[in-house]
Amino acid sequence: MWIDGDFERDGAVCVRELVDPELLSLAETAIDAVVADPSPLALRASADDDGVFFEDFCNWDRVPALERFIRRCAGSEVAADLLAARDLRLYHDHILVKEAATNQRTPWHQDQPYYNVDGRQGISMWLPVDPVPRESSLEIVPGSHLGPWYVPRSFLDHDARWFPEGTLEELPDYDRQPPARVLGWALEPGDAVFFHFAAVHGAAGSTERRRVLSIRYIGDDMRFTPRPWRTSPPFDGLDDELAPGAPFAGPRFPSL
Ligand SMILES: O=C(O)CCC(=O)C(=O)O
Repeated sequence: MWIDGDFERDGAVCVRELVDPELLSLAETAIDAVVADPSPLALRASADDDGVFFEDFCNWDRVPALERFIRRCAGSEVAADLLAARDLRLYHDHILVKEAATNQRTPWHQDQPYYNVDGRQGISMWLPVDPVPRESSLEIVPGSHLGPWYVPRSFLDHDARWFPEGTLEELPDYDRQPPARVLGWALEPGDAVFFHFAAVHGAAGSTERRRVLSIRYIGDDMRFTPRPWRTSPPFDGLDDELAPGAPFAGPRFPSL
């Protein structure tokens, strides 16, 4: 395994040969199991093209291959190192499948404003199980993890559902005026991109099938921040388990 990039400076790095073929086939089994039997949180968007963008969240405790993968994958060690975290927990898993000929972009966004977490030690591992050419790979605006937070909007209708209009800055219109620098890597199965929860990122459509497992990790400075709206993903009932400002603990967020 080797790391390409500077996480502190850019908010994202590429880790080559993180996962060996045996573990990768466990990730593939996990993704396929979720696609075949999605949870109630699953979303399936098809725009005006032949493709489909499928997403699902929080399946590790019902799909044994997914839990086995998360517990065995060295991604948790890489994440703890990059965040300088003493304790690292699973926040959630997210599966993102773009079927062949899916033209729709994943819009530019930051993840953390959609979540119920405050703190700096949040990182995602974006691990494709199919080869991903540079043009349909994840793209990151380097340095954007340092802030500010931009207003999160729903991908389809661009509603500001999470923070009231005017309370956060608008994301620059990167579709019209692309960022001065964009980071992205062509990936082979076994490679992964690690990126900060506050990093602005997006992805183009995909001509080939592109199955991705994204594991969201949190370090010890992350605190539960209940929101007055439904977060993405939602954690129903968590208000009864954790006090506002509490560190994440308990079986929903296993220590890795
Ligand atoms: O896979 C994609 O198209 C986008 C991924 C993404 O937005 C994420 O993992 O947070």
